[in-house]
Amino acid sequence: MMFSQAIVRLPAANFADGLTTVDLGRPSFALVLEQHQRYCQALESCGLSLTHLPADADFPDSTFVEDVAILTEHGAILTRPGAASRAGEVRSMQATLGRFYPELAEISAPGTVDGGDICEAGQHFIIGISLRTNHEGARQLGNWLEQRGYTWSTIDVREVPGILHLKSGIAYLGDGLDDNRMIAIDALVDEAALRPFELVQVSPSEDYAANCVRVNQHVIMPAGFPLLQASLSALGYAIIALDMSEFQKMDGGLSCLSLRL
Ligand code: CIR
Repeated sequence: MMFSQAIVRLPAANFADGLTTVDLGRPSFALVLEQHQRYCQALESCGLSLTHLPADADFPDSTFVEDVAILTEHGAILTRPGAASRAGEVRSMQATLGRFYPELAEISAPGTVDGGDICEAGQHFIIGISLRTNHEGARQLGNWLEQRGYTWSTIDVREVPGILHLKSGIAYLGDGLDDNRMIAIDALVDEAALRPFELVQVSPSEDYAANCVRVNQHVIMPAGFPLLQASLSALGYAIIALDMSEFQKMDGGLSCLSLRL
């Protein structure tokens, strides 16, 4: 799948007041902005045109735009985020996505879905059941996907330590055609839903690096994870490595900073 556009949102000054489960210190706002800017430049260097949304201090986690919508080649659906403090992020994204999609579906109560739990892999989607995405949300999303010709499966990550979302632990590297690779952390490699894929395993010391994004001819990955970087380079991927330290402090990964279409 080739991407031509991405939607990003500038981090708000109160970014550090967002949700986190890790104890890595408080992010430096100056560094957050710098890392976000480099991330945007990386997407542009992969050929994408960006839609920049303004910072929204009502929602400190709102820079993690991936969580509020699922975009496919056959339409888009707004999620219903599992964290109460993030529920209101959906409305402003609705207005933005309305410019790209004539119709927008939506997950409804009692379903919850965070986009970080949804891994697109060509014509198949893997849905993570997590503290943010529940079975009802997965069912609604699965029905919507089936109506568009996609198949889906689930992985329950609730008992996997250190995993906020499914995509904290896996990333689809493929192009949906002749390349069917998936990055996966050790704790997930035996999942039945991953059997169809050729796995690139992440060493446990580099778990955070599992959240990569393939954007056209490049794989964007977090900097500072030499083992995974070497594995991906050896497989022939062109890598862009970005410092993500300040986003990591808030449980955020590379994929969650953009919606790609
Ligand atoms: C949250 O807990 O919701 C944010 N602090 C981080 C969300 C990261 N999103 C993602 O990995 N898709």
